[in-house]
Amino acid sequence: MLGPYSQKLTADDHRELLNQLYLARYFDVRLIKEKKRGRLRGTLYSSHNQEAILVGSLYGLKPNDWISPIHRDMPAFFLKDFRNGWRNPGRMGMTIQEVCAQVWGKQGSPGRARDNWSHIGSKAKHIIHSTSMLAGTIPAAAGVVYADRLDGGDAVVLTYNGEGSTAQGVFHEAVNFAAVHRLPVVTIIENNQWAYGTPTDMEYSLEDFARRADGYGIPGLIADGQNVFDVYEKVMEAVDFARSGKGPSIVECKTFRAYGHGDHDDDRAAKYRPTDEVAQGRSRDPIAVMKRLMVAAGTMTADQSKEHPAEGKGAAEVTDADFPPVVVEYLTEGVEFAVNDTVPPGEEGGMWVFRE
Ligand SMILES: Cc1ncc(C[n+]2csc(CCOP(=O)(O)OP(=O)(O)O)c2C)c(N)n1
Ligand SMILES: [Mg+2]
Repeated sequence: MLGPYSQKLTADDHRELLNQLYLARYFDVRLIKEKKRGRLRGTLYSSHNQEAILVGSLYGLKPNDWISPIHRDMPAFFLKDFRNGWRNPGRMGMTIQEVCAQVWGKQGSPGRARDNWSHIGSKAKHIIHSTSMLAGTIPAAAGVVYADRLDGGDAVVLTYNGEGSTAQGVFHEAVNFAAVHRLPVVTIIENNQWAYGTPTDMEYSLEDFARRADGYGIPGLIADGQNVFDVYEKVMEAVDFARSGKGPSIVECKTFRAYGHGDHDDDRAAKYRPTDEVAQGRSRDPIAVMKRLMVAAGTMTADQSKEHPAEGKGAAEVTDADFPPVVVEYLTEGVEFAVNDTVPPGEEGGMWVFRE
């Protein structure tokens, strides 16, 4: 049963959501392949199996809304305002060229080669610069929408946090501040069951991280993080609540981290996590779940659902033929731009360090 927000999504929306899921997955596996091939260096943090959280949460935002992503949300930088045209330079999200140049550490990246991952942002595109200090996404986000409200705006901010980050003192301080001031801050908790090598039962004494909301007197919603419609539904509920001036919410999205913390953690991951737990956690691939829902809704036939079988496959097994050509073509434009881009001149090393 679809909720009231998801019921309004059209067949075109369903196809767009599925393509976005494919694109987020392809981003992940293609980068792993590029690294294995020796065309890319640096650590990668996989969002494999967690794509429905990014796609579903971003889909209903207004262009002017803000986001505050972290290490596991790299596709969010280009998926923001994606509905306004994947290649539309005016849309309120980063281009695929910018994001790939960032991953490759090239001149065309927002960070001009200072880092290869999520330490980027764009004031113009309403993307808050990501910070490595876990839960540091939330106070920055609260400040941004506080200022926006004072200026008469109605923007909402989505902050993304792993469940491990909720143990930080600043998580409490910032959510409490947002609650007291009724700020339009939607705090998404990507509960992927692991924070580096720490399982959830060593992080928190309750089952549902959404219950943290009770302590602040705000709504705490739970979404099936493998189901893009359910994420969309719960986030839209929280977004409308926030936009109408009622204040913040927490949306816990239940999911499972498919691989190690980063690709440097790959082999060890197999040892500290029971293999049956990992197999179980990966068994509800968000692409497969979406296809089943589309067949049930009549927006895809059973035969069509067998096309592009990327679901359930890791980077080593999957090929480009497992993805829709529109997805492969789009990301390839970003990858080729980044590979051919230059590195900044060495003199830039001290740039942005001291006031010019
Ligand atoms: C304040 C702080 N402590 C520790 C770290 C190191 N660190 C980076 S990611 C991470 C695990 C985060 O787990 P979680 O919040 O569940 O997110 P996930 O990686 O599972 O998506 C840790 C401990 C950090 N970046 N900041
Ligand atoms: Mg986690």
